[in-house]
Amino acid sequence: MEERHIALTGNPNSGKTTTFNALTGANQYVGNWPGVTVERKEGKLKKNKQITIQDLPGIYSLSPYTPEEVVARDYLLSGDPDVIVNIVDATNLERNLYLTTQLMETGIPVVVGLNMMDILDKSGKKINSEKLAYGLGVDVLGVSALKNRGLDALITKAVKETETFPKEFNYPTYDNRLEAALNEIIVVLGNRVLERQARWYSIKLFERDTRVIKELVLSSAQQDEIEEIIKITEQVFGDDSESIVINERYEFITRLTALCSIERNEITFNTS
Ligand code: BGO
Repeated sequence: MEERHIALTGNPNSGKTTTFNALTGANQYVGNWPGVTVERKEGKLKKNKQITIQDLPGIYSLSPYTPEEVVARDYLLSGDPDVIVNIVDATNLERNLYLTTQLMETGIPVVVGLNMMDILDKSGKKINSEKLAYGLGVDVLGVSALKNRGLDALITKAVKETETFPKEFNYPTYDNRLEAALNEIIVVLGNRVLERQARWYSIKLFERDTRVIKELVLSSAQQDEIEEIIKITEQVFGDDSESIVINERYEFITRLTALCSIERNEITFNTS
């Protein structure tokens, strides 16, 4: 098997470190990301040294506001990772899925490890992981990092994703009016960005992300066209572009969690 690079991502406290330690054991190298004091941890899978796991800093978003977010997004867009393993705290599903929606836009295959399943089981709540996978459009596996349950299956699934690459990417879709604006931005970009990263760049440009604007070095005509698209959409929504995207993400997540979450009383009702 060729070497594979897995990017391990998740919110702070999602169980990422526990997962990383269980998977890599003593095969870890710790350093810093260049130019910042953010810790960089890399490790080889205990059971297969061909698989490198890059433990990215715990983050809530891929915006450019903290060094951790910048490090994570630069690495994800570097072309190095073959697949993203996204550790999601099942007891905090809505908040954790906010990052998931953004990871899916990077054009890298994503596999979700739905962690803390032992806690969820005890609480009586349930998440239908098949429905969650269906609604998201990526594979979701229930795991417990603390009890080292399900982690091997998660990695096997992630490696399998790298074998079917390149493929069509699923990503969350939003209100038609936002989708129209994003498609127009993609047309303006033409072949300036890779096809699989077009979704990412269109959203970031729509948000007026300063790092992306600098990185892409667009002509002033292109910049004007994009600004026009953004302004019109802001008028239509009556909101600023960054808030439009945030609200649309939350709407998507609310629909998704309604589809896949089952409270204890619903279960009792169904089985009585
Ligand atoms: C403490 N199940 C359970 N029950 N707990 C888990 C699981 C799981 O599947 N996965 C992780 N945890 P990190 P980040 C702690 O440290 O991996 C726990 O930030 C404590 N510490 O053990 O650090 C894990 O890297 C004292 O809990 O997350 C850890 O993503 C009392 O979730 C916490 C209780 O995991 C965060 C918990 C001194």
